[in-house]
Amino acid sequence: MVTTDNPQALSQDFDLKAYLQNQQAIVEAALDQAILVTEPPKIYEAMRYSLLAGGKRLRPILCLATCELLGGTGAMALPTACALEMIHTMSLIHDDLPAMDNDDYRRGKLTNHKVYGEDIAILAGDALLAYAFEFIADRTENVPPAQVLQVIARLGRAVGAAGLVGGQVVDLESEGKTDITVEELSFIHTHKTGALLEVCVTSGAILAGAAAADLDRLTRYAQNIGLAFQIIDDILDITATQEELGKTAGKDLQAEKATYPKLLGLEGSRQRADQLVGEAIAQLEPYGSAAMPLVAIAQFITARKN
Ligand code: GRG
Repeated sequence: MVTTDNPQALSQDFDLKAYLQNQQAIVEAALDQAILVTEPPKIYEAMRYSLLAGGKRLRPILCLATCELLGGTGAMALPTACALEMIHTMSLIHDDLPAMDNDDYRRGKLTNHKVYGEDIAILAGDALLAYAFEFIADRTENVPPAQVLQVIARLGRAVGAAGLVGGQVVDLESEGKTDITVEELSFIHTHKTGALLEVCVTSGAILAGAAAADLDRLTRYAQNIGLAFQIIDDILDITATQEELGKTAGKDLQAEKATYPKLLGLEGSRQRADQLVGEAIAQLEPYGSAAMPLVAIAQFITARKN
């Protein structure tokens, strides 16, 4: 139902903590069932080690919430939601490798390569990436095949050279450079982090059979929260502790990475993130109270501590 209620105001009555806990429990149970240990056990154990290591599960929750907003069911989106978390986990495993960010901790635990070795960590990432696509194709029910195909195509685009991989390449190239512009930084963020967050929202919408106007609106919502998410990530790298983050703090400064705080300062970066979240929430205005989960998730992005 479309109402003209102000979603920003309505979200104050929404219990985000309870909502997130409930959705996280659904996602955790589905992920636990999605990959079982079989032969050869080492690779399945390595996949499960990182996939079930916690994390906020923001990406699957965004997918479920968007599908439900547009009248779909959680069950229709759950396989895609799990696949999104598999791909996100894969990107974290590869990002932590010595050839990339070289990190020892992730989600409060030793990184995958520290436990299983670099060779197995690379393969665990590869296996999660491949299985994510198989999982959507095999497990999605009660959704027209053309919509499932569209989700698979968009997901492929979001993780490849036009998305995550492209953003990561420019990010690696920017290390140590002192003349990175806001535009270049925005390219890195929108590809490395934003592309996956965007497809979390758009895939949920497509599975629910979204009309073009809804898809446009929700894409703008997703692009704004995606950039805000990475700006807050840059801020937390400076202001939060290793215990809070579950990974090494201060890595961006150490690697001489281009970040928003470097270009805009901490306060300027916070203001930019707040502005983006405001713009994201404005896109949800036509949905009224039905959009409360997406409004609250957008607000959570700037309020989060890890
Ligand atoms: C996709 C083939 C392929 C390769 C990946 C390594 C790489 C190429 C890209 C790096 C992508 C990356 C790790 C971006 C950072 C995104 C980010 C801010 C992660 C932290 O997300 P949270 O805070 O983490 O949601 P949790 O642990 O809560 O899930």
